[in-house]
Amino acid sequence: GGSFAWDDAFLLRDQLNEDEVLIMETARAYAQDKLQPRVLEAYSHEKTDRDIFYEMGELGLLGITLPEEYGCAGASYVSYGLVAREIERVDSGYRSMNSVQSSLVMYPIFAYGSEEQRKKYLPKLASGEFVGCFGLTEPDAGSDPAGMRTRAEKIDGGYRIKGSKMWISNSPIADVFVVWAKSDAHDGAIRGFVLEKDMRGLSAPKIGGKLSLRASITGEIVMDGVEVGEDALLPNVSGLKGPFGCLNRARYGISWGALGAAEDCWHRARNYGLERKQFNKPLAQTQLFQKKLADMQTEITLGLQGSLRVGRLLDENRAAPEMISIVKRNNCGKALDIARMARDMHGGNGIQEEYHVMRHAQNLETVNTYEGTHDIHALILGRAQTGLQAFF
Ligand code: TGC
Ligand code: FAD
Repeated sequence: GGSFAWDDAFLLRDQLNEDEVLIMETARAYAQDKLQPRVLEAYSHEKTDRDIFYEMGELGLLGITLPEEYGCAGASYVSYGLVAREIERVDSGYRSMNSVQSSLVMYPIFAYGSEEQRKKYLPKLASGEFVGCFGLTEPDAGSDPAGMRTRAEKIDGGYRIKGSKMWISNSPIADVFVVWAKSDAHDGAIRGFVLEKDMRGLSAPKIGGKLSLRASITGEIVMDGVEVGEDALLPNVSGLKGPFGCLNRARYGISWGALGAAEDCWHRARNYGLERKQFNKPLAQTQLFQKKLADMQTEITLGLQGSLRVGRLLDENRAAPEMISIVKRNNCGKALDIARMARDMHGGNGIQEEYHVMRHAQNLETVNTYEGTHDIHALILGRAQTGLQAFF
């Protein structure tokens, strides 16, 4: 018989190799020592700390799966997931900053870029000297990115890009913009372009008034006839599979990250229930409270095991996008339920910032929506098992 660790029920740690444990511990120490103390201030004042990119870069946490020749760690996708989990244990916005830089900016430059583009951008993105953003969503094209309006027109020696992107993580502080546009020169196919801050006609105003993900800055990208050279085009991909190749990786990371936030809520609810007494006994000694804790433990344990499996398959190059839809959808939806439940279990204190659970719940509203909403992933999975698409 084995022994039971309430907070690691299926002995996840035993399934990791030495490098993965080391990376997990590095990320955990950084997140708890350096991010946790700043999060309340950042969240309440909607302040994104640019230094976080340098700090993550210093520890090798940006673009962690990419090869060492570009200044990266060459680590496994399981390691990437573990990092997401540790960072999101503190705040989904901090994990967002890392996911966008790693999966949505560095990955496409690595996978679809020329050697010159890789050399120019990857080392600086890895160190945090550059901040990147990824522009796919538009005001009128969210779940249906094929409906984008942004256009790249062929001009002498390059392209002129017109259009606007909406809800773009990091854009107001970005140096490097990976944007997707329909290109006239390529029969209207969706192509990726790498733009740089300070290009004429490019601006990235901040979107204010967010009640979720407030520690991560979000903005628009306005491209008012931005002229770029041929060298701005990502040469090695065409069509929606370009942005989706990036999204697969980011969605996978989010499946781990959301559970990190859920674990924080679960542990806080357990601690609260052990300390808080009503009717002369700890709340944790009531059947209802214990059932809620058991549900949280079960969903988190199963969800982590699912993400680990998909991570191993990604590392073997055997992960299908539908597998990623299963863990992204399930883990984000369950994490949101868990955070709301933990908020309830804290009673009135649950709405207070110092108990953290309501901030997680607010953040997870975004996490359940971005990178394909909960329902969009259901439709992806419905299509995969019936052969019938129900999007339109
Ligand atoms: P569909 O006909 O399904 O596919 C068009 C082409 O794309 C290919 N493809 C994929 N390739 C690789 N991986 C995937 N996951 C892929 N999904 C599709 C497909 O094979 C096809 O290729 P080809 O060569 O045959 O043309 O396209 P559709 O227009 O019917 O798509 C529908 C749908 C709903 C699946 C899709 O559009 C979707 O997933 N919508 C959700 C949009 C989304 O996720 N947006 C995310 C924006 S970025 C973001 O949110 C960042 S937040 C990050 C943070 O801050 O952490
Ligand atoms: P819509 O697509 O309008 O969806 C609205 C509702 O309708 C949802 O419930 C959806 O599930 C449902 N729906 C849509 N289509 C169907 C259908 N066919 N059948 C049934 N129901 C349907 N995007 C980027 O490109 N880069 C970023 O860095 C980025 N960061 C983000 C950061 C934040 C804080 C947020 C909130 C969003 C971010 N996004 C980013 C955008 C995000 O990916 C989109 O918000 C998301 O894909 C949903 O698109 P939408 O908001 O246009 O909603």
